Amino acid sequence: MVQERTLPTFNATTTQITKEEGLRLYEDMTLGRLFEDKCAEMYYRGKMFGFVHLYNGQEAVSTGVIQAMRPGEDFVASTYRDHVHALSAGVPAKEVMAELFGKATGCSKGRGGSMHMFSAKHRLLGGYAFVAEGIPVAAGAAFQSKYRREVLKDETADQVTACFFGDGAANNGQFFETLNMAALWKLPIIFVVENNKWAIGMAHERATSQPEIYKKASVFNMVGVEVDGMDVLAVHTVAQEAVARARKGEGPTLIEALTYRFRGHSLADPDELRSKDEKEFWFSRDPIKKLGAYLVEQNLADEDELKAIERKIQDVIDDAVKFAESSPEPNPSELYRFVFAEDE
Ligand SMILES: Cc1ncc(C[n+]2csc(CCOP(=O)(O)OP(=O)(O)O)c2C)c(N)n1
Ligand SMILES: [Mg+2]
Repeated sequence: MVQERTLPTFNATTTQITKEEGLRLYEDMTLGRLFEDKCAEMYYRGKMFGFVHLYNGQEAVSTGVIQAMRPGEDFVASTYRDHVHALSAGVPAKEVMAELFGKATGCSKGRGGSMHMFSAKHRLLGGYAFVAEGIPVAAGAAFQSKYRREVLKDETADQVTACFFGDGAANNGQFFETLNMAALWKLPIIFVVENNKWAIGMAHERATSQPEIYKKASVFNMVGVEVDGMDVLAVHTVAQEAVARARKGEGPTLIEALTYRFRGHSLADPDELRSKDEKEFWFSRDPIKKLGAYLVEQNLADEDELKAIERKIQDVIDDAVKFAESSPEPNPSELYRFVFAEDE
């Protein structure tokens, strides 16, 4: 048997979630899951090229954090595992799918592909193929909010930035340098480490001297919390606290969400390194099933309502595929367009 790190417990009875909020979280996670399943199908049918990294299993992290923010106002910085962060941030599924198909109607105008989702309108700062590359960019976004508010006296500049990255990225120098500056300047930012135990084939405990990443916050005088990343209510609760702290000007938070990817590193990975026992331990903690069961148990929803959400989302995704398929390729004569901001 694998020895798993003990997941922090969360007492769901302490949250006062309404039916509407519960269904919103359920719908957002379902969108993430079904979108990625469709992506796998389209990838194997040869509709998209390059590496494609799916997010199955980690949905509670994207949903729990981004739904605690103000989508479209607050900023989100992602990694190469970025489709679901884009969806949670409000980028329409058809624009994400079209981007995956390399079409001109994609959110990055077909120039980015899977690892480079971007949307100025939705304040999605990307999509970064390089590990940890989004971390300092996110700090820049948080810095400009603070600067506009405190120096330029713009009262409306209270935006918070969420920065997502993996356990592997937390061993990169950019993580440490950025945490230092963010804490020093009390930036309105939330660092969200999605600790899924693996960096491609490198097990987290083999790569880091202190596997409990949230503890690294303390040396920067920053609040650090660990959370069960398979429990969206738990993630949502810590995220709400972190967002409130950032918005009040009390500085950053490092959230370590203990989670797991249900598929290989990318769709090109045969996923042979992770043990069956380990996978089973985590598969039984499916975040969508967990929230569904909770909503039914609390009489906030019944099975039929949950099924109706799944059907509605499936239609959204099927429409996204039709949209992507029927969209035009970018025009080669416009290769140099959209390189600079003025080309928006
Ligand atoms: C700077 C850099 N080094 C190495 C790589 C190759 N690489 C791609 S993904 C990855 C693993 C990162 O793991 P983690 O941060 O835990 O994220 P996860 O894939 O688990 O979401 C590595 C080493 C890269 N893309 N960029
Ligand atoms: Mg990882």
